[in-house]
Amino acid sequence: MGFRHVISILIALILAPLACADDGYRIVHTYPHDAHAFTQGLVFVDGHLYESTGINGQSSLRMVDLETGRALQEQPVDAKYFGEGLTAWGSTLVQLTWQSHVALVYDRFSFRLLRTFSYDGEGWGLTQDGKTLILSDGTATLRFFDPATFKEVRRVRVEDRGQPVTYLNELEYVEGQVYANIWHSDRIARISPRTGRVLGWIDLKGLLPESERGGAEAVLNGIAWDAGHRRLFVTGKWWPKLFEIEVVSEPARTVPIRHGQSQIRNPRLPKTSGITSGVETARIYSSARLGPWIFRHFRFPVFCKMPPSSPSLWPLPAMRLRFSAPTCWRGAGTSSSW
Ligand SMILES: [Ca+2]
Repeated sequence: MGFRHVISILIALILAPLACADDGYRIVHTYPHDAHAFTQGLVFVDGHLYESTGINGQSSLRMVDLETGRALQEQPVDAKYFGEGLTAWGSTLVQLTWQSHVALVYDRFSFRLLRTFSYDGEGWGLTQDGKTLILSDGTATLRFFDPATFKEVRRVRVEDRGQPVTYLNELEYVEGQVYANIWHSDRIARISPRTGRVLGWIDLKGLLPESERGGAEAVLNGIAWDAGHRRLFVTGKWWPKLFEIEVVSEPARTVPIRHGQSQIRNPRLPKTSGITSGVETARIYSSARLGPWIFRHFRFPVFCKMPPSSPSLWPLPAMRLRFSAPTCWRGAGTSSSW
């Protein structure tokens, strides 16, 4: 076996835990979108879609009719500003500017400019978690601001398996997670706002073909969540379409298991079998420890028959598994080799 062969095997083994697939998508509905809108912020609140557009002299705040893509209400932004992220806060809308260090606060209904805040660094994406405003600035850092004072409360560094995730752009807070467009990418990161850890990726490749994109800067950028009807909207800069999508978690896997023996600490397992078919067919030939019991040579269906100790989750102190092939564990938790 040649040296290069050994190296390639080693690389394959190192990459094996990274082989978990991104989530995919299904288009639920396609709507028209203003192909002249350089989308920088997208928000859905109280049945209305709001959008912030960028570029000096073309920036705006809009309330957009979902069905037609037309602006029902529009407020141009001073040409000295390059509009960026947008979020709703109470009866206001907060719009960032790119490099002016200024946030514009509008009355959500009249679009009257109420006040401005200043902040350090660049402004890219903006969302909120009900307590704080969350700002991206093109780096791997998410900053959290007090909405009343725009003072920074805290910050997290966004990492995926220990590596910083840069170019975080348009943001949306969705059921406890921060969704972030990655600039010049078709992928959305799902981020833990507490730790900054990337919990998963949504790959929107192919959503809008290159032939329908008006140039190199016509990238995916714009996520809005209709919390009332649990609808997820996405669009891009100068995109002629806006999509309602459903994230398809197939294969839905969150924790990579190494090829060979792995230990999952504090796994949180669905009550019913949440194991994807790919994992079910994986051969497990080691043991699992549940309290004083050790289960050997079991397969997942056996494991899933064990009585749940809580209505929704099966808390286990630790579980040791051995897979015959690189695979992934669907439940949450952390894994490590042992
Ligand atoms: Ca958004």
